[in-house]
Amino acid sequence: MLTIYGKKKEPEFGSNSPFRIYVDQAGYLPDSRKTAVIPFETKVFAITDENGDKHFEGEVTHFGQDECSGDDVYIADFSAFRRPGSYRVTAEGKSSALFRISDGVYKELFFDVTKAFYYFRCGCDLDKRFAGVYSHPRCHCGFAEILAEGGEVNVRGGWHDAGDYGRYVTAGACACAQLLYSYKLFPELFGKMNLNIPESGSGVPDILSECRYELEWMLRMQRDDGAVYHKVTTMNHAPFIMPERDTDKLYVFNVSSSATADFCALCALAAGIYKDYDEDFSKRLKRASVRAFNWLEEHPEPVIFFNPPGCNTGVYSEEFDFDNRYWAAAELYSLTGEKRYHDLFLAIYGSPFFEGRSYLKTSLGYMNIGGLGSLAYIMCRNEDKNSGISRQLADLFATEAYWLADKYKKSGYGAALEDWEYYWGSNMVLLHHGIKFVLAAMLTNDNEFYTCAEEQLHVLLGRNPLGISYVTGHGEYASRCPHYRPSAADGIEESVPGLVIGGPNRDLSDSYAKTLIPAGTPPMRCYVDDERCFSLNETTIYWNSPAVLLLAALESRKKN
Ligand code: 9MR
Ligand code: ZN
Repeated sequence: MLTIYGKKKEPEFGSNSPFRIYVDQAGYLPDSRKTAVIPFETKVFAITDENGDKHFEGEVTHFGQDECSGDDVYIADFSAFRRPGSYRVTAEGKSSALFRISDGVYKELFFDVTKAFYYFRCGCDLDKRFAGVYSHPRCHCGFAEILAEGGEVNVRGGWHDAGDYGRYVTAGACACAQLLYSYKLFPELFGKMNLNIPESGSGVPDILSECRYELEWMLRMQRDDGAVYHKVTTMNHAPFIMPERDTDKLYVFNVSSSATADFCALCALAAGIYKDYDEDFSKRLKRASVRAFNWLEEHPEPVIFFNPPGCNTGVYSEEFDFDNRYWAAAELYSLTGEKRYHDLFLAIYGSPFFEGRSYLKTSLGYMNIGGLGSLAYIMCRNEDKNSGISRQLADLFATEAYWLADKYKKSGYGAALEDWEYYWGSNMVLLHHGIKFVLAAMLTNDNEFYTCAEEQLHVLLGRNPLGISYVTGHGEYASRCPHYRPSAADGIEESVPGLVIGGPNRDLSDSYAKTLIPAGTPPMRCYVDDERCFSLNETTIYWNSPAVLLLAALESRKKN
């Protein structure tokens, strides 16, 4: 049994971890590279089991100064030690958290980060059979007032975005698409996955049933003319109450071209996937996607979203939308093979917007989502192989991965991030880099990239300067006070497991973070496990979705 440290408590800056040696607290696959980071001087280290018996000894190497933490670090490499079991790394009388070496280290984690989407569901009862102690009655079922045009609309369903109860189209499309790509890339793995959700056993893979819950909501967010509303939220964020108690009036806010394009892309992607399971649903998705595309064609200039005065819920504003349109064109082309979509894709592909910003063709977040367009094109069966664009895009992903691998080697903790990348949601950046390593491995057949990908996961799960695992419920010393309203309001000590935490943010973008963390703190240390710190400790669907994709890649590889 693991002892869980750090009950809900008065937060302190710095590491509250009782451990001084930092490992991936979920563990390591037997044949993988395995290292612990030791931020104090030592020559040797040992691997001991729970009884303190020694199984392995080795010499550390002195890495030196790690830039993003300010630590002088030593690396304990125990890759040669492969015996399955539960262990700690020890040195100079100090120890790491308990971790496992096993083929199954990612199994429970993979399940939990995927199941997390069920807990984010809005508009339905979370039944005890599926939600256990986290069950609660339905929420946000009332009609929403349409702010611009007046009238009311039923936009029930979908996932709550994050620690707040808003539902935002661009964020949701990003998360849902990453789950759908997880399925598209690794269908066999998900075919076997039982998430214990109401739809389990229906013959449709559970991951697709979960995504359909979001898609059915999103289809309701489309206006009659094909445009898509940017978000549905209350006027202001609710206090820390359960979602069913958040009964403030709901509003559907203005349409935006980024929401319409993301919706267009997602529906086209989904139409291709659900065709095998439900032809009518697939047709509905395709029709909705084409209607969105028509609207985009009639509105070539960005229609940008801003919050109206008096509203403090999320904005997810984007100053340009060509990456969103690029993704939409790629998915519709992939679905239909029609020239109309290909032409737009080619036009944006070669447009000056992308000049000097080729990273936009590989980035995977809601803000810059072109990477999903590139992925769609690379995987597209209709692609005109003579154009060579697929190859160029694959090269872009590979080139970026080589560059990321260099960054990974320069980090004492093995994170492929530079100091400026520790902004709001830096753990998402870490996971996106992990995914890029996986894509590069698949595109180049260079297996070293899988090692780089796993190494990013190790940072997320505790091999970092605070020694904390940034996934709730995973690790002896993990984040336990997420800025996630149900977790603060449900009276249950442990948060829903498998929530990926935003993580270190050097910009300290909320007032509590500023009071708790001294200015000038090294980026990787800018984190406190405090539920008030929404810019450090929140959870979101699009921070969980890249974890699903990364873990799916690693899990499916293991089975081969
Ligand atoms: O994840 C978003 C982050 O990239 C932005 O910097 C930040 C400020 O605009 O907003 C974050 O998104 C939040 C959203 O606006 C509302 N729901 C919670 C999201 C995570 O904190
Ligand atoms: Zn709700």
